[in-house]
Amino acid sequence: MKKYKHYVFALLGVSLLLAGCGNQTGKSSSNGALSSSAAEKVYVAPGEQDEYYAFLSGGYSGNLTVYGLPSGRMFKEIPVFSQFPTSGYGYSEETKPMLNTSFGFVPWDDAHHPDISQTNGELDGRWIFINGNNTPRIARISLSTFETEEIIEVPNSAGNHSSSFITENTEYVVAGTRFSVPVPQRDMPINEYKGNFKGALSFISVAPDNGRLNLEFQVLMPGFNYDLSHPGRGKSHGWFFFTTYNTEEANSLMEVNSSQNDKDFIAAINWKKIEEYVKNGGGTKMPANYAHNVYDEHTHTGTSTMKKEVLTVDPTEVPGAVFFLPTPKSPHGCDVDPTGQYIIGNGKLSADLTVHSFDKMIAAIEGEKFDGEAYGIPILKFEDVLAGTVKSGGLGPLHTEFDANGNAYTTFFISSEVVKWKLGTWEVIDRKPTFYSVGHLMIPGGNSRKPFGKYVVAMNKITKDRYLPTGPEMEHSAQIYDISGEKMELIYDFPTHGEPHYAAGCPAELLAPKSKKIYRLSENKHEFATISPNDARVERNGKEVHIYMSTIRSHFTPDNIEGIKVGDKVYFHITNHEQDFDVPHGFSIIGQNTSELLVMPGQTKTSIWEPKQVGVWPFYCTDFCSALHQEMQGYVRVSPANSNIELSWSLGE
Ligand code: RUQ
Ligand code: CUA
Repeated sequence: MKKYKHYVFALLGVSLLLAGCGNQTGKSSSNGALSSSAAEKVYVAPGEQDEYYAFLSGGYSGNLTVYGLPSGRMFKEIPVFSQFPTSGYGYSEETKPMLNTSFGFVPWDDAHHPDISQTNGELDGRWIFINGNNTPRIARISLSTFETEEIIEVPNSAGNHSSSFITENTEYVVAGTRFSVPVPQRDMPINEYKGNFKGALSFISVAPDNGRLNLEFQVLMPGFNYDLSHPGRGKSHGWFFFTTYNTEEANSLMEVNSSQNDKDFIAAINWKKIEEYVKNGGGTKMPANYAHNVYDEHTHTGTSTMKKEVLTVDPTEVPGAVFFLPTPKSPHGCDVDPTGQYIIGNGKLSADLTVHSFDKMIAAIEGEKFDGEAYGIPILKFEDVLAGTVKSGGLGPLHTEFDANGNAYTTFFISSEVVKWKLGTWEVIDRKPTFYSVGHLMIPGGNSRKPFGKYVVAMNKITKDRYLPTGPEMEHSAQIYDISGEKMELIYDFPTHGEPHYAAGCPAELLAPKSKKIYRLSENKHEFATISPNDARVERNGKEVHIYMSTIRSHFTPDNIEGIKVGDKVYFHITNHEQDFDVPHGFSIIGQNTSELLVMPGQTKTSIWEPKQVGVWPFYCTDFCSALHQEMQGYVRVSPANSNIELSWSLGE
């Protein structure tokens, strides 16, 4: 039956292709990517499931989206740094603390680089991390609940871009600053930047049992821009590599002044050495102020704590820990191959790719063959560390990923293409256009020791004519290439949400079997939970009113409440008593200044309502939960501030 369906679909694909040929216009038509076999490759029949999960950063949406590969179907948007009315994240009392920062409540960010936790350099599917660029933060998301569990702010950082990449046993999630800033922040003239600003590279430990984050130390580097980073792996485990630009330390007209040097650097950081130095009492404690927000799965509640200190490390105090590898032309991406031998610097203003050799780097360090220093940090000789150059013929290389067969795939922004080349021989094997202006690309596991090299997803910055127009604003566009053969084959286009920068992917079987289905009501430790409907009640405490409410198809208990007054602050604490997979109930009330709540089975969430007008006001369930969903409603009677109507409520008996 399945074969037959594919056959029919294949025929359909051919006829579509034929019909399409005559009237297609624009650049894309000449490519003729759609073929019957391409259609079959991405077709996941109704009722069947995808082979891979793909997590695409949402960029300026601040969130993370979950897709299936190869279908390109979007499964979920996970709210991380942005308020999200769909679930009430950042609106409910329980989740507001997750968005607390030293700048107060910051309900948005620019999320760039997701990375899945690893054990021995292989994806282990416990957590996924992502960075907030704008108000520097790192988030940890559970891959069993697919919810944000923790957010830590990164002090002394700005434009937290060379983040969030993890070491091969998830010892650290690493965050580097894009903008150098005064450390500590202070009032000073901008034109005194040079020599005075610092670039903080932060090493945040991840507790192996529960994933808890702790900012262990910050390396205070010279005032360059730290653009991207990747961990060493295998033989280079223990090192971390960061691309830099603006080694000129310019502070205005950056597009000209920061491109003067022919070469910038890749900074190689031996974090094991620094870790040891710190363990032996090295480093300087500096006053700081940054938020650490943790969400507890059992209390269903987030808490925010302000941290007051950070340990900083001056790299010149730890000999042998930090080196600069000259790398041409303002490199952007910094990628390490699965063996850990090659470090690729994608010089965004060049045509060639520079590949450094880890072994050569170690030999050069041991031979102390330096080419001067920058702020006390030794600069290695370019020729001594160079493994090879990929003469690609493309323009504007940005990012590189790897398959399991010794091939690398690099995106070229300016020439809009993906180029496949061979590690070690540097020969170009294939190139395929992207539509248009590709940024990152992702191969599931392509950022680990064990890539699953079946598909590459290219994430494009410009969409133009790929979809039906939707006014001036178009969603960004991703493209899937089949890379199982020698040549890449473009097999699918799909729209994405926000601006995906990086992505991370893994085989479905790593996550699907352990994906949480419900929260156990018996394990609900929420302070305001209503565990039995008999406990449903309303309590007044001055002008604060707490409503302990439970929900089950299709009833709110209590459903009618009287004795609320204008000027009260009403807390609806709603516990969902369902213990069935995929049966949320929603809650919303007229005039509420937040969003609805979507409460998962066994969970408690709280919404605040401040009634401003006398009347009888309805509330209702926002999720179509049963045939009697439209009956899932209630009323609140709101009386004048000075009335003496007693609190009363109906338990629906
Ligand atoms: S970026 S398109 Cu990772 Cu933010 Cu390169
Ligand atoms: Cu509960 Cu609709």
